[in-house]
Amino acid sequence: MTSTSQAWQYIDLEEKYGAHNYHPLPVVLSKGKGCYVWDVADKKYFDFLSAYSAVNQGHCHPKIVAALREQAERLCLTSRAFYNDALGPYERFMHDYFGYDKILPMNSGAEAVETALKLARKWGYLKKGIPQNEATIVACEGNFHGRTISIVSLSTDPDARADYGPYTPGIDVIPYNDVEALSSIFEKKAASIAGFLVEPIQGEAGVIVPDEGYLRKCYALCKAHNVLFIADEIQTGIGRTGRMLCCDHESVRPDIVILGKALSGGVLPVSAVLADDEIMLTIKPGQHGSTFGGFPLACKVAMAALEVVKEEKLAERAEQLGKIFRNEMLAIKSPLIRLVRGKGLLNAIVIAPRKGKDAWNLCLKMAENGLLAKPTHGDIIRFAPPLVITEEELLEAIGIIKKSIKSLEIAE
Ligand code: IF1
Repeated sequence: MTSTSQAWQYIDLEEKYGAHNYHPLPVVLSKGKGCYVWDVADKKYFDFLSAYSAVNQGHCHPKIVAALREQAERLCLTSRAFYNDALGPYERFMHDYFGYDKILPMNSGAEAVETALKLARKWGYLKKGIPQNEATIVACEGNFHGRTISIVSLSTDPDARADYGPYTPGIDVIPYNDVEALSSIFEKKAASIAGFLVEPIQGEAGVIVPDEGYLRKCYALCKAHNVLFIADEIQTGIGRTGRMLCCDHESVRPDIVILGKALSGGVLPVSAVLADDEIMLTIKPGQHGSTFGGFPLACKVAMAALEVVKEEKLAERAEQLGKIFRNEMLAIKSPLIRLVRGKGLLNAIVIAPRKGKDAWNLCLKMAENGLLAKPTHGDIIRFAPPLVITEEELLEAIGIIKKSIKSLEIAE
């Protein structure tokens, strides 16, 4: 695809002055509204990444932006050294919305995952009676939970992990979507296991949807062995998969829920950990915190963002439009498409192995045709539009995907 010289100026600046920890598509965005973004030359695109599912409510949602503006002019940040008049109402709102006794507010997803791991360890020592320094966490192969040292210690992805050692101890990794593996590690050492951390669908791994019943069976095993079931719903939560939480598909109520991304509609980094008193109250004053966590601006933005999800029935839309999307993808019958999978509007296609860079080239071609998506692991393309997309817009976007695939077939 061709980017304008203006676009290249911005790309060059990032190349010259920014760390080289990303490899973006050569598109320079400048504006967003709903399911669309525009580049610096004013070319319009469907956004089928949604900032990795942070923009479920659509770009610059007027209600969320209004909440941001209003609060920004009143009070942005107090720290937790004092009370403020936004946090308490937000905490009660979260209790009513998700049905957990308590929330611990943080900012990034990784911080919330760290918080959940700390909570699990505290609970392990104070409630379960695990001997000091022996608590372990079980995670799954192919996981993605963020970028901190402890979280990459859980990772099995060489890119995420390599050369960041020494790693945090007290971690066991088992295969994903394997109930037997969880059962067998519990049989061996459940007495020292504090928590089982799991993505209800593995996002970064390429939208890996586990078998029906997996989460329910894992939850039952956790209960049987007094281990906390910790769901990382940072990417799968807030309506993305067709339910408010992905665990709702199996009627599983995790002991700890981790939220981020779309909790703010992509307006600010806002994350949260939800749990009941027995777990949450093991952390006492001074034992955990954050300068920004629960700041008034975030509280108001998150409440507006969650109201939008209900008012606009975004989970229901994701459920319904996701079915259309997968059916249309399956109907393409291209030799380029090996697999279509997903739930709600968190979907992926796996590109058939041919000569290597097909997924990247298809993303370039789609960008040229007006749709943005990003390849992962070389051969997988994730499709996750804002949930505010209409059926008509979705069909138009599917047309672009089809057209791009066809032109790549011909290029072969
Ligand atoms: C990057 C992927 C998505 C997450 C889950 C925690 C976090 C994430 C399930 C951490 C973050 C991101 C971060 C971004 C790329 C990205 C991603 F490609 F790596 F897998 F979304 F699909 N748990 N996911 O997906 O949240 O600290 O970033 O707020 O790190 O490059 P964060």
